[in-house]
Amino acid sequence: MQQVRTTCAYCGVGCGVVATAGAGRSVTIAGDGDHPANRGRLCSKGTHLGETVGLEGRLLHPEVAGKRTTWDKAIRHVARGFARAIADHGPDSVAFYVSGQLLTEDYYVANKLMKGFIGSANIDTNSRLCMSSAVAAHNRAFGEDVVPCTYEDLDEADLIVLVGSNTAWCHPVVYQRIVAARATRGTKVVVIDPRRTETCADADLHLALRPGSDVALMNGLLAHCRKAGLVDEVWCDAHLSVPGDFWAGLEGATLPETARQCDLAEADLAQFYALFAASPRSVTLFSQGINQSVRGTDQGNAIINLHLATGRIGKPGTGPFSITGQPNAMGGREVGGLATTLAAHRDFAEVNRTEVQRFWASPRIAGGPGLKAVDLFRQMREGRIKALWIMATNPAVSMPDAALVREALARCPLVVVSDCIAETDTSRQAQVKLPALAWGEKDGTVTNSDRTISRQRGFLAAPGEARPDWWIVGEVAKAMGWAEHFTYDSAAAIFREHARLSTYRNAGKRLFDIGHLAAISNADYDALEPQRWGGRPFADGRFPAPDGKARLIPVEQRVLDYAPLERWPLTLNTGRYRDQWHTMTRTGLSPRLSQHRREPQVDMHPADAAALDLADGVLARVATPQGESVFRVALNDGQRRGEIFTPIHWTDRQSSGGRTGLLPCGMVDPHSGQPAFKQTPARIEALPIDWHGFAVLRKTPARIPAGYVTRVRVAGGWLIELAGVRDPGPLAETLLPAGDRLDNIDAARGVRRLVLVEGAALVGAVYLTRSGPLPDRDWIVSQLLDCQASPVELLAGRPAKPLPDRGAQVCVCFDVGEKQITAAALAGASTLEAVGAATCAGTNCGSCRPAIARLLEAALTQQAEAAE
Ligand SMILES: Nc1nc2c(c(=O)[nH]1)N[C@H]1C(S)=C(S)[C@@H](COP(=O)(O)OP(=O)(O)OC[C@H]3O[C@@H](n4cnc5c(=O)[nH]c(N)nc54)[C@H](O)[C@@H]3O)O[C@H]1N2
Ligand SMILES: Nc1nc2c(c(=O)[nH]1)N[C@H]1C(S)=C(S)[C@@H](COP(=O)(O)OP(=O)(O)OC[C@H]3O[C@@H](n4cnc5c(=O)[nH]c(N)nc54)[C@H](O)[C@@H]3O)O[C@H]1N2
Ligand code: SF4
Ligand SMILES: [Mo]
Repeated sequence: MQQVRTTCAYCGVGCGVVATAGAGRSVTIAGDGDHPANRGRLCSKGTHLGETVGLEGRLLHPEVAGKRTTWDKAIRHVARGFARAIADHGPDSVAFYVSGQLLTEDYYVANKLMKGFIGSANIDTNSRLCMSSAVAAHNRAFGEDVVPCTYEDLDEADLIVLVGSNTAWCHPVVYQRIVAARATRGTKVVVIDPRRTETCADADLHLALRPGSDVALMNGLLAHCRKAGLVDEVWCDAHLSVPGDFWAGLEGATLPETARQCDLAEADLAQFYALFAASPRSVTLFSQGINQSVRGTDQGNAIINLHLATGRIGKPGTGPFSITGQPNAMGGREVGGLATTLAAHRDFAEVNRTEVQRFWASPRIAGGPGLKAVDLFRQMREGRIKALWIMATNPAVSMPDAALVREALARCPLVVVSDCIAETDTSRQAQVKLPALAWGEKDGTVTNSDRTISRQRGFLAAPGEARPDWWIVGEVAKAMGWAEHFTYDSAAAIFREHARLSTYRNAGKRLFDIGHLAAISNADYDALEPQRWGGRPFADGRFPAPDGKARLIPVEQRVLDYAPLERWPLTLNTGRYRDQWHTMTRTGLSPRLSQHRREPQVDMHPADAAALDLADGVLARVATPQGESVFRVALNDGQRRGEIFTPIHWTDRQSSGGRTGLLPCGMVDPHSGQPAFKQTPARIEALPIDWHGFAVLRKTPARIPAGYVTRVRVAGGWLIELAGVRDPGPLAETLLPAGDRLDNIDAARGVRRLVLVEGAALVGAVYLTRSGPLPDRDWIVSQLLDCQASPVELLAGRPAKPLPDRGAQVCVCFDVGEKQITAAALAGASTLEAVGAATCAGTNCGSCRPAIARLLEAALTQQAEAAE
């Protein structure tokens, strides 16, 4: 068995992974102790990558119009379709919509084909939904899209401010690094997020600000810094370009006024200001709470202003740190895969167009920026886009106002999808499906949040006819007549060209320059060690703008754009769960990762729920002007009053409800075009249901005739939640194959139970009730793989001898429940380490450590109160 060093498939932390492939695509995963991003650590998602590399549900052959075809025919079909649209309607009538989950080499080839050969800039990426506000803010302030920080800055800072980032769940290994710094050197941590997330478990201060008031907060802090003498005027004069009215614009940002705008206590705000003032080494790490807003770019610049004016940039332990979401969001930016950049950190200025066209030796070059994602789909719905190629993203789920996106796809005469998965909500609307290699099979490079380029290496054989994305794009380019420009025989060849372009006529104008890799041999590329480009940017106080200076950008807190309208009294915030990745095409395959949250929930404050007569655990309909979907109510006093939160992950594949994508409006930031996913006016009401229940099945039918259905993977099969109105009818029978079924009907109590056992193995069990209690799901699930129960026990839904209730699962790696952790704490385990020693919880990947810390604190408080 061969060990291969590669990079995790998921988030922008970019952890190094050591994968060992065994028989039948079995894979053992370990953290790479030599990778600078993680030094051997992995979170729950990385740890369980091995559960997601099976071939179930994979797209293995090209398809045109729902029928399997050869690569040759599929390529010609796509090439002809695009060529015809371009001939009839011009280059701007076609588009690519790509993704931060492509490798740099894939991205490079797609960008070159669209901008240099088709001659349009209509290639945009899901990074538009993710990082584009940060990109715009960097460009405005520095003159180039450069993230000045590295992970080592987190080790060396005295203060880390986490703004709009649920780091504990979304960048868990970075979070563990922050927690370690706090433990070993007393680094202070401040979290700025309207919700109290698990990231707050290790914070010294949490500011639950009013959503969308970050500009006021940062401006208030900057005004305070200036008053406190922290703005070095000499340094500012030398290195910054400061608009004349900049400081005057901050005059109103007093402590009371800022507290009022942010809806925070003055004392808390003052504590934050004091911490910041006292910590010259401070990093402000920001993510989607900042980017995904109608003022995302201004919010990014408010943070950057603060660091520029206080000189906290370019030095160890300092800087504004935009942390990236996807594994190769940064690589995409380096290539220039956004519709608003040309290539290699160049914009569309005449000189750049000329030089890039010369470099590519291309017949044409895009004249200016292309359509940004939201505009692209709007234009498509108006019938103006005639051919679209989607690669490695699922816009029918992840775009705002997803219903509009589905209409747009339906109106587009040619939709091509390259994906690893056969059936996604998006590919269902495609005429052409092209099978791409997946993680573990493909080869290339990715760049993580701190500019470190790492190799992703294949260690599994390519299944079926799946091919690398760069190969697929290259073949289409050849079929369109540009063969000599797309003759790459390997990812390494593309990487060399990309590196050459980064250095071509650069002469220090752009920091992104990896010219030293332009002649890398295939062998050296294969052995490439993780390496960071850019060194320590801005250490000499020079910025990549023509005058060498950075810019302070005046930004004003605009009043919230909408009043809480009578019909939409709530604000909907959306985001991520710890153990799911986006639209669940991969994490959804893992039974272990599916345990943390088995259903899409709507988190709301208990007082809001009480006012609306909503109890914990009921189903509710969340509606916005764009659409509505159903979620399970979860009471959570970490929510602010008036604000609800839903997860982005569920799709039509897994659920009839939980479709968050239908809800957000298509409002975007005016500079970046990034959608405002975090704040949508909404309302919520109970979903009337007459019965509910669940099924545990070895196999799931494709269609389940119930009003509400959610299915998740469990070990050995599926757990399906069900609910509906009137009578379930023959639902139970349709879920179980015919056979020796055991039946229990209690019409008076409205209970229906049906169990099928074959030999000694459980095939499936269905439990429905009008209002009564339901069996313990985990116990029934545990019988799927190893059926110890008798048919009578199964029908009763519990073992004759009752089992201890372990509570909801907290630790995925060792399957430890809430109640076990609380019990350990009450029995004297008063630290995370002691709980780990007693239960194993939290001792592997560590993703659950914030959750354990919270339970520990609750148990210790309970104990202290009991003692009083
Ligand atoms: N488990 C998991 N990890 C992931 C992903 C995943 O799908 N699952 N996806 C990856 C990707 S692509 C991305 S982009 C990142 C995203 O990583 P994050 O940005 O950390 O995640 P989100 O949950 O989208 O949102 C972050 C926080 O912003 C807060 N917020 C909302 N409005 C405001 C506001 O007005 N001001 C402030 N200050 N905060 C606000 C939300 O309450 C939320 O807690 O995660 C990456 N990592
Ligand atoms: N409401 C709301 N919506 C959001 C967000 C939010 O916070 N709130 N966040 C936004 C953000 S930040 C992001 S990044 C997006 C993410 O949204 P998407 O990009 O739509 O989500 P994924 O599920 O990651 O889609 C990736 C697709 O690519 C496929 N795939 C994986 N690897 C490969 C490969 O190597 N090649 C090919 N061809 N295909 C591959 C997968 O099977 C999957 O179908 O969602 C955005 N949408
Ligand atoms: S933090 Fe987790 S998901 Fe992100 S790269 Fe590391 S192991 Fe993968
Ligand atoms: Mo993202």
